[in-house]
Amino acid sequence: MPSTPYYVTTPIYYVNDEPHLGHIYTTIAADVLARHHRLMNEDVFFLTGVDEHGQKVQQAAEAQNIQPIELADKVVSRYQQLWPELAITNTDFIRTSEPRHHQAVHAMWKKLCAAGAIYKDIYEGWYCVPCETFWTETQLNDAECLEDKKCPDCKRSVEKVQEESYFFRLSQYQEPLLEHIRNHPDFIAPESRRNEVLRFVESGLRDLSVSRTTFSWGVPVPDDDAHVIYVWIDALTNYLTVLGMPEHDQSPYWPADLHLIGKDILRFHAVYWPCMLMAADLPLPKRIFAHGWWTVEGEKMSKSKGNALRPSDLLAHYEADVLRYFLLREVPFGADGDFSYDALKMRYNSELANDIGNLLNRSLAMLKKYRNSIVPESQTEEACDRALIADVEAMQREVDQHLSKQAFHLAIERISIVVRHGNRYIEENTPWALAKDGNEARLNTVLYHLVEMLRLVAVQLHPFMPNKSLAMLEQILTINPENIHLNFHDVGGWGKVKAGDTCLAPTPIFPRME
Ligand code: ME8
Repeated sequence: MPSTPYYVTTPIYYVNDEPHLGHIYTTIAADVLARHHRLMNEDVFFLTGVDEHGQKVQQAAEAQNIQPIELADKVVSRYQQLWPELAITNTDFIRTSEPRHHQAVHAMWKKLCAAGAIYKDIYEGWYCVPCETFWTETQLNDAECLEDKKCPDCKRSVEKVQEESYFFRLSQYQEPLLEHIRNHPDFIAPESRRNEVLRFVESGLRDLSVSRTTFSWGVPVPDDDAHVIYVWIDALTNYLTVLGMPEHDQSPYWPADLHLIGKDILRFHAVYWPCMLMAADLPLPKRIFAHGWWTVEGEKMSKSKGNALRPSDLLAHYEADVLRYFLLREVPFGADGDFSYDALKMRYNSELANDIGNLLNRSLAMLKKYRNSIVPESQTEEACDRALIADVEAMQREVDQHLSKQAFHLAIERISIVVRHGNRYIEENTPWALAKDGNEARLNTVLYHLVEMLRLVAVQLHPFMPNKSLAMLEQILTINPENIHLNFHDVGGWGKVKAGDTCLAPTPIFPRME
């Protein structure tokens, strides 16, 4: 039976600059979901890639005296090297300069034209190159940005633009979009962002300029190559390109289950994109989640301050799994957060080294000491054993519920509850005293429950820390975990560890960070 498709996307990142913390954040989050859905045996399509076109990239290339495509090639190789280092398991990597993407953008444009949603006029207004956003005079005025000629969003300089342009009849989709958002409470998350979009749409949508004539780095308008297609129309279409749409009307992966984005690009995804899709008569994505922004040691990351955290520097000091864990544990997804080395060290030492690491070491050390690392048979269960099993089973259900809402920090916290329960279980059952008193039956049961609980904790941690999870499973199962078919059906239930299975002596997986 074909398995359920699950399609998750990240934004495609501009190639004007090197990857930074913000880029790895979204991609790690998407990877955790992709891995979790693979554990559920679903047919996962996980897309990331790069946005190569637009004035911003053209200007960045000019500043380096190279062609935009050369700049793109350079930055793309950074991403392609980075993703495996962070254990990212994307299915496809889209570059918007690829022929398949040009074709998809042309097909999209033609669909919009056929629907009567495109017309030609003169655009007169302002443009923010860093955001690749059009602003009207009134919008600048309302945001008190007209006098300084600043972008209401990023506060950098805007430039005056007057040129012939194609327009998309965005205004026509105001009511259908409002209706869709109101009827689909889960379409935009978190709630505060949904309200923000509702207010924006209710205040009135104006038609959108969707082509430029004053630079050339982009997809030309079909049959009118004095115009390049607005970079956001081009970029958003990437989510269809990889599925062979919109040339083909459908794909098992469309509509996407989830577009993960940062809060700064919400309007493009939650307003322009659904309206384009409605005009093209295509289904809308099921959900758009806008996460918050990171500051670094209390300061906004910026090129001019030179404090943008580079993933390669982070990876020189911390393992990928530790970064993945910290970024998703530290801050509720959707809220803004601050990255600090002290916070990372504190969380690592208390939650990974102390709680999980200790539990694994203590348990496997006792198994070695008392049973020569061979898993004993569980005997009569007592209330505390049943409580541990019930907690593990609740963890499995609740992690899934939290992840279906992109509440990564709650999912991790739910796993931590079981870990703390496990440490308490040791304190309460005092295996060393059972051994001393010769209470072999009870000792067998306690050791069995510890090993099985640890195994299921490792399975639940897998999407977050794939390497650490495999290292845990290797110690628990002594078989090459690469050979295990990691899905909840095969490895998820309580009782899969059997009496007679052999574990390894513990090797610390989370040594303390000094
Ligand atoms: O916007 N903290 O690309 P981009 C968290 N090409 N996230 C951050 C961040 C920070 N400090 N800084 C940036 C684009 N981001 C477009 C997308 S999609 C069809 C086209 C996030 O490279 C930001 O919120 O400027 C955005 O989601 C992502 O990085 C890509 O930014």
